[in-house]
Amino acid sequence: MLEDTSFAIHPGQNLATEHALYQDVGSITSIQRRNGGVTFTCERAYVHLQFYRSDIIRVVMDRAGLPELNSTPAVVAHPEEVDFTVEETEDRVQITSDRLVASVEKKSFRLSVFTPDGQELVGEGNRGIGFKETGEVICFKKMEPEDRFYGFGEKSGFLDKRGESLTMWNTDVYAPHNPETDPLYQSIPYFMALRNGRAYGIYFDNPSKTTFDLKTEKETYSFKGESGKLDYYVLAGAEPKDVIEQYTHITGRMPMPPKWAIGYHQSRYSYESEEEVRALAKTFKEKEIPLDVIYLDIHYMNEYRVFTFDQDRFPNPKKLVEDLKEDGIRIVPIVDPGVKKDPEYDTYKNGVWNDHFCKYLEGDLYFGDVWPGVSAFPDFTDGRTRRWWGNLHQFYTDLGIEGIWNDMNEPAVFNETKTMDTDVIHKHDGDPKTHRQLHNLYGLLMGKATYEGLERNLDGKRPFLLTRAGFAGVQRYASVWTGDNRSFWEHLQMSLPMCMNLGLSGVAFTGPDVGGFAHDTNGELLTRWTQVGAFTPYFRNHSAIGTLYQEPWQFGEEYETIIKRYIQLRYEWLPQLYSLFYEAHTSGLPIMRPLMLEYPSDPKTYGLYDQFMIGDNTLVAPIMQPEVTDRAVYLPGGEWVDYFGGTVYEGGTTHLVHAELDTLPLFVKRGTVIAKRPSGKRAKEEQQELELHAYAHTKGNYETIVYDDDGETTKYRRGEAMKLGISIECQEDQVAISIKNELEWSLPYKKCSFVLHGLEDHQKVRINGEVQSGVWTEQGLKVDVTTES
Ligand code: MIG
Repeated sequence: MLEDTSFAIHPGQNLATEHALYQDVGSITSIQRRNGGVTFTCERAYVHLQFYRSDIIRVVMDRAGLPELNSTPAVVAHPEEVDFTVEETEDRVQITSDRLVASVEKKSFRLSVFTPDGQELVGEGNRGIGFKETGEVICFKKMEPEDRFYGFGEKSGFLDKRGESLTMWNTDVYAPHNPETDPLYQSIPYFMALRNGRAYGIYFDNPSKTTFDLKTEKETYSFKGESGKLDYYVLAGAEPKDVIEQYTHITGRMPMPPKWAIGYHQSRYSYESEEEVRALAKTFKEKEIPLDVIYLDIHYMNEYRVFTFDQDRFPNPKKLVEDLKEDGIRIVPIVDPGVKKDPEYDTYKNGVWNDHFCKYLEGDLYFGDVWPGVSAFPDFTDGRTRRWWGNLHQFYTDLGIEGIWNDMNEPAVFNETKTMDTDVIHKHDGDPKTHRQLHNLYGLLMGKATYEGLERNLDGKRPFLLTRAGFAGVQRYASVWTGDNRSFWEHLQMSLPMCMNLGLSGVAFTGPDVGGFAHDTNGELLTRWTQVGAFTPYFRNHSAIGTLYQEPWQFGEEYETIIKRYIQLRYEWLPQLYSLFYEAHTSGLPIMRPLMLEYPSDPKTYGLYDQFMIGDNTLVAPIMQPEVTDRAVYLPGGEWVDYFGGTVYEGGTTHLVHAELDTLPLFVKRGTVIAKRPSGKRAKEEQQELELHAYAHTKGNYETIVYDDDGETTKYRRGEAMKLGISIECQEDQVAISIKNELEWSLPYKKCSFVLHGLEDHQKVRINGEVQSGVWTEQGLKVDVTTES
């Protein structure tokens, strides 16, 4: 292809001059209060500012008339009533709520946004809003030298995206991902900017090809859409965590996953037969390596027809699913959107007959080549088709299947453009638009159709969905894995900032293919990768056809033992992780966090991409190079305990830490608490024991919530859940813990204890006011507690 040759750097490309081709909306001629906001009539367009909340303001531009206030399916929030004032001076209009001040310059409609105490968040660019006759829209903003940029969904490269230009156009990229591979499978036209500890966010609600340009000009950045509206939300922060809360208020938060979805998963393209799957499950069982899911990749189907099983390879899927479930293992099959063109195949026949597939405006079906050969593609923009597709999943749920894996839903097509023709028309619930205008919604809406279909068929059980493609709001339906990585150390390194930026973009439930998908892994890489995987929210080992098999035991006992240990560690930490999933469900905050999210005032954290936090008190600094057993670890403010060795490290500085192959550098902050199970075995009894590990300190307070519920039904939505409010107050002479069940639900544990690490001799332990004696164990003082429910 030409773009892969030197033709791509043909002389005569100039980004900066391209910006000059936009027309400006012109100066404001009148203003009017309307729809919970203010409409500005400008010389060449209309711009409407609308409050969604007092800390979220939306900006919509339309050239033709008063902007319509409809949104893409990414947006689930409704505008709230907000008290605001409008003041007009000769050259500006100022709109004030209790959380932000929006200031509009009249001469050329430029918008800046301030905190109530007058600190600038969003600054005006050297230009404002522009458009081209071709339908492109653009918006310019000021970029200060110290501004950092995070988010943008699924992107390769480092954590901070300043100096880059990022494009949103869902794309299947099998070619090795490198730091400039862009775009990838997910499009989340959103970012968070950080300036000296203060943050704001921009969400650009446009599903066509959009580009965020943080490189072409020194003091200005821009975001533009190839078609559609200029429609963006300013999220007024002013802390990074506030921005995520605001962004996920607009685009939604993840439901609680079933517990089995956050255990260890094993996959391969493909486990090709029932015997192979049974043998695999048996090996896990014999070796006592905990496992929750086995995936079925495309070979399970009859010639790649979705909603079928190959009779020879999988003669009795129902029995297979049943038997495996008995051992606590679920089957998750892959479902691609392409439906094989075959008039005797029901899904195809009924889809055509009932007009569910994408067509050209003139009425011809669109066909593209994918695994099944010539295929038609459901039009997920139509609610009627989403329902049809969702209901088809009864085929799987009748077999006892509770989770689905969506792949190729960019949609990927084997052709030059890698996707559907852009002039295909989508029904879009009565507002037809071309694929060019809606491309980035395809994966999201396939996810919506699938998740809701599963929900309807699962009778109160929580579904699990894994997806490759998506758009803003994908977190409401699916977990996201980062696509076709390779078994390269560099790809292990790259997976950290990738997942952290997804997390900052509202997608908490994310992880890469552990061990690497393409290319051959090896024992050392798989071991180091599994150590990281034990702490990434989504934890699946997956590898490609033709590569070495990479199940935990494939590289000999030395590696197997360590890999097993870390998979068990995952299970020990499940109560902590599950509580963090609950936080993601309620506030949108990611589980896997860059340090800047917890320490936004510490500039040392701004670029840190090779270590991460789990929640607000655990720090993971993996080794990600071959034959390396030492690394620099930056520990932010506070004191940190080495989880395995017990050494206490001073924060606010960098330490050289030693870690042989069997050790993941892992640190817990002193003065805080984590919730665990006593062992990583999967037996029922183990799950009925809760251990709360307090890392004693001599000063400071900490509060947290330990959450639990039945782990598989939707009853938690009605309050059938446990919320243990735990607070710990450390002083010179005592550690005072209070623990309180905040809901009525009775505790699901037979036993609950506190383990106090690093207690000083002279420190007493109080729990809910009473001095405790406890028993000294290897780990520290152990106190059994009974909590009132
Ligand atoms: O590129 O279904 O990213 O995880 O194993 C082939 C086969 C299509 C791509 C997915 C990969 C999956 C593979 N699929």
